Amino acid sequence: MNMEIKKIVVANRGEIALRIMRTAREMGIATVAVYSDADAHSPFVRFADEAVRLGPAPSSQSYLLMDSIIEVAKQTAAQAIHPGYGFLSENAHFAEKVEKEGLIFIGPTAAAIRIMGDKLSAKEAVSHFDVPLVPGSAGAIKNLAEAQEAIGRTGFPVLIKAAAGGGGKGMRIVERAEDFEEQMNLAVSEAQSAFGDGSVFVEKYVGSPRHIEIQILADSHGNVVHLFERECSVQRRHQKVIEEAPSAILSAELRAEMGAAAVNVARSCNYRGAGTVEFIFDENHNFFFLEMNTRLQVEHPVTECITGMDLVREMIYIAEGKPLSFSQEDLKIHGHSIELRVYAESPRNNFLPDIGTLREYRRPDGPGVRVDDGFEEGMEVPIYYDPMISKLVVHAQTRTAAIERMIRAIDEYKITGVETTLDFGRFVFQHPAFVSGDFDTHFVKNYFQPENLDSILTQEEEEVAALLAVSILESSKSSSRVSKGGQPQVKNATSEWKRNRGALS
Ligand code: MV4
Repeated sequence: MNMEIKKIVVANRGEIALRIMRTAREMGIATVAVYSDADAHSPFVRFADEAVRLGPAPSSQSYLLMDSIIEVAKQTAAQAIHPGYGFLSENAHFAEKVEKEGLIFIGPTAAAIRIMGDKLSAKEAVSHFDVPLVPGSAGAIKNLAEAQEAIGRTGFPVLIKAAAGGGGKGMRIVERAEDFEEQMNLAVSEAQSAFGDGSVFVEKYVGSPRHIEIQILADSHGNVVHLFERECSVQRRHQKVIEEAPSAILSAELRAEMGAAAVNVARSCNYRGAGTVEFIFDENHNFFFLEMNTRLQVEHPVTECITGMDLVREMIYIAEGKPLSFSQEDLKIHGHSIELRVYAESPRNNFLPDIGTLREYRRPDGPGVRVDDGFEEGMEVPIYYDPMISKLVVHAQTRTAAIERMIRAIDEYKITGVETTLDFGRFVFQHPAFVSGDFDTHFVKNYFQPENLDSILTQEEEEVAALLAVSILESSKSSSRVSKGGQPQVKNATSEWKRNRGALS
């Protein structure tokens, strides 16, 4: 099927709606926003060529209304719907409905979404391809005997997972054989009530993994490429906070192996569009397939930075039936990119959402800085949706330069009125474990305490502190050199103080 798309309905909100519309605009494609009452004055609504109200703020009465969104596409004579991430993006039923109405779903087929949406059918599909799987039960465990057979091969600890789960939902770690039966029964009833499907399976528990995912693109002509990895190990309770590309620890060989495995995962479900294959990576550098996310991901900008590709543009071309215009050999990694998700949350208070009004809001700028946001000064962060304010993304030649650039951009970012994860980000980017690249998915749990935030200072504060420290030192030697020093001496004092403060604290 070859069909030129002239108008797109963006079935999403906030930063991702705006990001999708920007690419559409560049491509000469008209955009239609759909919005809830909470978002009536949002930048994405103003940016769109047309905007249609869906309903009140709750998603169930707005962004999740499949028939209303399809109706908007028909009324505005749009050819296609882009679902973004979250909301209806991984809803096979919606993808199916859209296509039944003769519209284009800018995403995978309903069949691929279904296969990958069920973690067991995903494992079954990829098992016929060359993809490493975590040792465990082949399918759903229906009784204790089947579980014991699998555990005989894995040993303890094991992880019980819900087939309908994903993203960490419905998982239980079991350390000892005597706890297994009780935990399995709990897992089944939990899965039944949470997902309406009580199927569970067991896997060997990988204790301290890194989370490394591979971006893939597949067209409808059988061409599949990977766009390298994103390292997403810095997360809390399955909520990613920091992502980077490339990973600090992947060798070129492992990268090629994981890329090939991800391409196989895509082939196993006849994938089409942009997708992400998640792996866990253990201490011995073994990697295992976990799940596939059949959507554009929040963290896609870091991949765009290092590859120079526009993933939304590629998604649209693929949806139009065009073949990929490049091959695997054309793709190269350029420099290093890091993303910090800026949430309206309080890191000092267990990361509880801190919604309210953005009293001051000034974005960082300058070389290698990209801010994907959907808010402006004076706007309120609504309580109804994910409290992400923006994604702060930097790109530089090396990982070290990217970290330095990120700290500079965090210092430049001014948000008042709500608490944010900006200073938490500064803490991570200054932490030796992050800087060295030696960390895993337990980073936050292992290293972060709210008190840490009170001891980290901005660049400006460091300079003041340095000046003070030096002047105290100098005055105790009864010298007057400091007062004559001026700026250059401040810089020297700062680096001097930075070098010394480890010994002081
Ligand atoms: C695992 C695992 C260890 N062993 N599976 C969490 C999200 C979902 N995609 C699967 N997850 C995990 N599966 C086995 N066999 C550890 C996790 C996990 C995790 C994975 C990626 C990123 C963050 C994580 C945090 C906790 C647990």
